[in-house]
Amino acid sequence: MTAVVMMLSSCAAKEEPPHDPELLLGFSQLGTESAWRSGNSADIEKKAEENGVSLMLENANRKQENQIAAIRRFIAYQVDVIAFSPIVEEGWDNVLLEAKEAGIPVVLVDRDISTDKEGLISCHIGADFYQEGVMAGEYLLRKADRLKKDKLHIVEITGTEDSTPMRQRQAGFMDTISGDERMEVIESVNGDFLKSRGAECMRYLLEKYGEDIDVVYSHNDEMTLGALPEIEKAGLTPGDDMVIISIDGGQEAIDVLKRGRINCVVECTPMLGQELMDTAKKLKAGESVEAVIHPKEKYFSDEMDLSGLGPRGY
Ligand code: GZL
Repeated sequence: MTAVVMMLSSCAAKEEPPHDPELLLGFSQLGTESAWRSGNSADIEKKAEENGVSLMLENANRKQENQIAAIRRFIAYQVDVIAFSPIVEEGWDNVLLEAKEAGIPVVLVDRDISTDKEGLISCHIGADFYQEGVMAGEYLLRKADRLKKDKLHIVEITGTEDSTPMRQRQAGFMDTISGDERMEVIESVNGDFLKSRGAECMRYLLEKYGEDIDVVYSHNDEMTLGALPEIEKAGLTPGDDMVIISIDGGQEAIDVLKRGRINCVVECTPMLGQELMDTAKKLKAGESVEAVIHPKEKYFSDEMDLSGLGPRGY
């Protein structure tokens, strides 16, 4: 009897679990310009490991030509799925037509592209940037009511020109405030999502408008964190002398919000890795996927008790 059990158990031991063919995913990340971007890359690497996905992650150092070259390498390598976060919306048709001809599905992570070609993209996983702008604008309308001011002079520090978050955060914000005659946008300047450029923009705006500035609307925390010291060097107190509105929701900005030097931070989560792995696996298996996946996002502001807010993770 023992021998039989031994044999059965040894047979059972030999049965391999069904081999899940490894998924090879090529991902072109646009750069390392912000805590948001670093958090996004880290999450994608973590989720690839957790999900048994072989990840080829290439960093494009904020150059579109580097992203296009990376996508071409992924095609040559015959990866199962290509994913990328396009630094700008235009200029992708040729390389994405090559991916389509190679039969490799493409997933957009974070940002979107602009194209009139059909069938280039299988899925876009990323924030509703327009809604982020709306949340920022709605906060300002409520803040204006509390301030009881009949005019607010607004300066805008925008993200990378022609990128999806820049275009849609601007559109959502402007559409939300445009009907309110208290709101006057006095200038928009391009900070390219960079901390150093955020500081430069704020220096320029302070030299030009000084204390006339009532509101700073900044498209990401990195630029906001660059701008704040410039406001203080001018003898003004951000969060009091000027309303400061920012987007991303990283730990550093939330800590400054809790100290009252930022008034509102709209969340834009970088944690898109699990949705990417789930989508890539479905595509490899020939299953249908949703065309657009928007993570749920919220905002944090000086209207709420933030003492219970946990670590942000980026
Ligand atoms: C938004 C993302 C933006 C972040 C910036 O999803 O594309 O790029 O808001 C980052 O911090 O540079």
